[in-house]
Amino acid sequence: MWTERQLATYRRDGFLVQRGVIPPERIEALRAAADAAMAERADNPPEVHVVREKSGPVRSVFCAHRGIGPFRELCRSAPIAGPIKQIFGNDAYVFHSKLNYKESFEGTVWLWHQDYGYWRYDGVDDRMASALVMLGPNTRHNGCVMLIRGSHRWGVLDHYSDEVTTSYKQWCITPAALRERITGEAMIIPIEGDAGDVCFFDCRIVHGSNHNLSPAKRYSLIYAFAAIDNVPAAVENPRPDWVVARQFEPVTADIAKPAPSM
Ligand SMILES: O=C(O)CCC(=O)C(=O)O
Repeated sequence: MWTERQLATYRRDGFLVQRGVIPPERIEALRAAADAAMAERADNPPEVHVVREKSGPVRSVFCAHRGIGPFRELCRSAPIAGPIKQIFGNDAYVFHSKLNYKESFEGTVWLWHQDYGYWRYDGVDDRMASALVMLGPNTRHNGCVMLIRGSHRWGVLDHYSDEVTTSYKQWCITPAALRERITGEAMIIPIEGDAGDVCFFDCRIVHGSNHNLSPAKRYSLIYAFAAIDNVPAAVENPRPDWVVARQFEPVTADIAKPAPSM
């Protein structure tokens, strides 16, 4: 569980990094499960959805949390589900999950965006937050996530849909909005770390990541959570279930109820 101070830091900055909270044996099981899922063996559960880079290597594996043991267990574990329940002051379900892999020298960019810049079109409100679990080194050279401290208080910025830069349709902040808001490199915080470190972040924080220019593969796993009563309303062109959950099982059921805080 977080202290009051940790929760206050999360609310002020829009993110909080915790070091070494996932034990090595759990990381080992997750890495093995990640490699098996990326190999797209016949026994991948049907809801698992793999996205590849234009050049071939895996970029993302969506929805592993539903049918693959180590991914399912981690999002229900105290170091992940506990803080999420404190952030919402309520139970939570997994809106989606993705193993974001960056192959050495080939893993590509995630352009600057706010998650809620496009999740809002999925019919949910902004009671949402993510936990990024590092399954290995995340460095400036291998394309660690970078974020802008405090940008969750900027409101929702203009986004456009980019279908050119990578193999994955990304909703990105327009260059005009970026130039207006990100006025110096010092504002950019690289979230570097090692296996077992976790970064929790608000769905409105501006973030992105660079190409992997290093020989080291980058493994990170992101669970996006929504408050239990924040289920997608009907929208035009709903996205599929592997990226926008239609199952709302609370992953926080075994975590003690926190005092209301939000
Ligand atoms: O994995 C990354 O580098 C960034 C991922 C991201 O921004 C996202 O999934 O919204």
